[in-house]
Amino acid sequence: MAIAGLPEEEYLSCGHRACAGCGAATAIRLITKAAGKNSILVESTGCIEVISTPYPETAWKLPWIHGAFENPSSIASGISAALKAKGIEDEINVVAFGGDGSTYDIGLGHISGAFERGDNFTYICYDNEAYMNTGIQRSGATPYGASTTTSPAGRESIGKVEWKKDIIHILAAHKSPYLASASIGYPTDAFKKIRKAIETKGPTFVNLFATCPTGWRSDPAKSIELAKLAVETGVVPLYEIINGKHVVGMPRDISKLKPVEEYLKVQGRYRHLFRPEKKEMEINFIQERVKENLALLLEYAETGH
Ligand SMILES: Cc1ncc(C[n+]2csc(CCOP(=O)(O)OP(=O)(O)O)c2C)c(N)n1
Ligand SMILES: [Mg+2]
Repeated sequence: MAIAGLPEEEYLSCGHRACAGCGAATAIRLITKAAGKNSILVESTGCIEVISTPYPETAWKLPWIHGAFENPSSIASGISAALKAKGIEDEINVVAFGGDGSTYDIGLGHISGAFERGDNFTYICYDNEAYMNTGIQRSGATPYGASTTTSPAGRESIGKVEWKKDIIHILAAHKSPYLASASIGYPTDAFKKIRKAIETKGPTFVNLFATCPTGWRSDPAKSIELAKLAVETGVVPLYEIINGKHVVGMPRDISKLKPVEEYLKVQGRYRHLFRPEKKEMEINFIQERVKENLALLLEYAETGH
């Protein structure tokens, strides 16, 4: 189905093997539409690589390189250097992407190196908040309270006990000229941010929030709705950091946030939080943290940080 207002050309062909309602597959459609035909894509190991290239088939209609789990950013650095040496770096977009496990954890050293060197490419994380391809293990992007196979909820355990890593600010500390948070629930916003990231010279980054019905135990038919709800509740605020300055897109009014409960209760990974003896404490805990995080972003934006 076409995505209203975006280019019709598709670069990930249908017939790939993603699960029903896979948010990452939608993320890739947005990334490739924004990159366009004069692009070279580099991808880490993860769901999207597995569903798109079962040997000898491929769903990619653009030049696409699969490296290892940890190194798409290093490969992108090399491609960018080669294009520069040939004098064609302004003609071809270099876009690296990986899942959250690759980006937040295993490949972070490589990404940090490329960003510190100021290499010219865009890195996009399709963030489905766990190592999904290998069986739903917790990553640095898995949120507090989510049950995964390596942070299982049980009689005593509430699932993952650590908060999600703040990858955007980690990379902001590298003085990247453009970083953004986006969600597949707002495709036009995501598309524009990816374009902006690609058009900005230097290492740029977009964290693209992408529903995973299999790992989150959510309704596949509601993937886009859920990705919207994440934003409306403030769990995933949409913002940019442009040359070091925060710009918050939405939500902008803490008093008008939808309750996080609405977002949590439709996902099996949070079901245990709704046990009567835990519910009030845990959900309030998450609610307060969401408000604090948004308040901080709004304060940065207001004070010119
Ligand atoms: C160095 C290394 N460690 C572990 C693996 C096994 N592995 C392959 S894909 C994957 C999970 C990927 O998770 P993520 O990056 O979040 O992408 P997703 O599967 O969620 O799309 C793991 C653990 C590997 N290929 N290489
Ligand atoms: Mg993942």
